[in-house]
Amino acid sequence: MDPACPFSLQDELVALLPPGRVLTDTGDRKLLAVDASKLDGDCLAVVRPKTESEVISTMKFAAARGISVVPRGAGTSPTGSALAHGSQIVLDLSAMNRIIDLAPRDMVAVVEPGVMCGDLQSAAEAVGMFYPPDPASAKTSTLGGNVATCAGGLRAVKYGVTRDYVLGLRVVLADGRAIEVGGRPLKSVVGYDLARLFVGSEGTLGVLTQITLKLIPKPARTLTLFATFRDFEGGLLGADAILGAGILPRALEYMDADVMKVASAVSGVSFDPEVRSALLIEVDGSEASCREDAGTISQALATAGAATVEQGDDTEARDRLWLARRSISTGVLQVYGAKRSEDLGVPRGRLAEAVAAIKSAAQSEGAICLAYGHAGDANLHYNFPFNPSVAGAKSAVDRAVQRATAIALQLGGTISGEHGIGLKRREAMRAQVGAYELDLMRKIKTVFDPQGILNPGKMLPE
Ligand code: 2HG
Ligand code: ZN
Repeated sequence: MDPACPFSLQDELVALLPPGRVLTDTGDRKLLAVDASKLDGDCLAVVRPKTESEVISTMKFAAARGISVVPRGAGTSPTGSALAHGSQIVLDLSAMNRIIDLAPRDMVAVVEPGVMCGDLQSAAEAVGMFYPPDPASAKTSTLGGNVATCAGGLRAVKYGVTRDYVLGLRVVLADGRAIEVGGRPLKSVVGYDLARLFVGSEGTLGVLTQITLKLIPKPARTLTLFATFRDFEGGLLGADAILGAGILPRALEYMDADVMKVASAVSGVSFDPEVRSALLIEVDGSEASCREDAGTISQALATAGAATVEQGDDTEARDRLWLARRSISTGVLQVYGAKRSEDLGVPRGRLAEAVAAIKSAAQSEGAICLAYGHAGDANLHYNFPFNPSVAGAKSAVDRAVQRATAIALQLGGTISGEHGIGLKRREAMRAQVGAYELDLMRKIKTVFDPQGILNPGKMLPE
């Protein structure tokens, strides 16, 4: 036990739960109080429950004492939504990681919140089914975290985001009461859609203990294409051309030249240095439809001025390309040391305009802007790397981010397409959501959590 923490509360928690469920060592407390936001954190204790009834006991304990609780999955949030401080309990749901039911005939999976997204994807595919949401972090992020942030990812352009697959939830509320919302039917219209109210609520309304997700039949075939362009706009116009040709790929991912350098450095895949942007495209369906779509895409890209278009029939080369794509987020940090990372969205037709304006604003502030990601749904990642030991570098990046956010909003966009608000974007939220609408959100929070003990200080601005 750590002498800096109130012994009695830690002791009481330890006594309340089965052995091994409460972690109070300084190392565990510090490690599990932080997330990918890189902000500092700490907590009173970490509770790692194995059952819903342990979650209930923890919430009743916290509610009776007015202690706040921060639920967490794998801590991959870049926004600080899972960050805790010294007087809070971290509720680490990673040990509730059973796939409870996989039912192809019902087209559902019932899971505990700590199941890794990638594990459900594989389990579903093993029985001929498909779980489409595919955050780049699928192998390292939990389904509970995906639901809490409404994760989007690589296949959202065709299949939608996590919200579109949540059918039902069991949730423990702030006072320790367990509720069940939604259910197993694929369609249901019975009152307010409370299940989806929890989706994207970042642990501020309740603790997810069981999730029922929709599955669909697994497409018979997928086919990957990789196209390169001689300028940074080429890839963006190429994405427009593919959609304009009537094809909705299941992934349509953009990378600019600086991003390709990062991808190359961290994955070993080499790219032609003359290339200024690229598109990684995946279609799915039957063998015949994939071939036909690939033909249409190649033609549309040639007309749009692509320098090269390759079909990834070599499985190993294709997998390496996808691995390179998934490693960009952490790769930027490895290569540059520090970054601010924004996931701005704009109306689909304004994407090329947005990227040009954001890159030029960054340049005029003396910052670098790396752009990559989900061109299909116009939700790119704008990473602004900097060297923290260079004077003024961080403030140049802060100014560039502010201007980038303003540009997205001016174009009718959003400050977050998929990562959410957390701690880092609470103030920026005021620029997008009206005062009355924010107040409605606060009222909802109060209905579910009148004491304000669930992940307080997150998502909603003061
Ligand atoms: C991705 O699509 C992730 O790679 C992470 O959403 C993006 O770190 C980022 O900015
Ligand atoms: Zn993403």
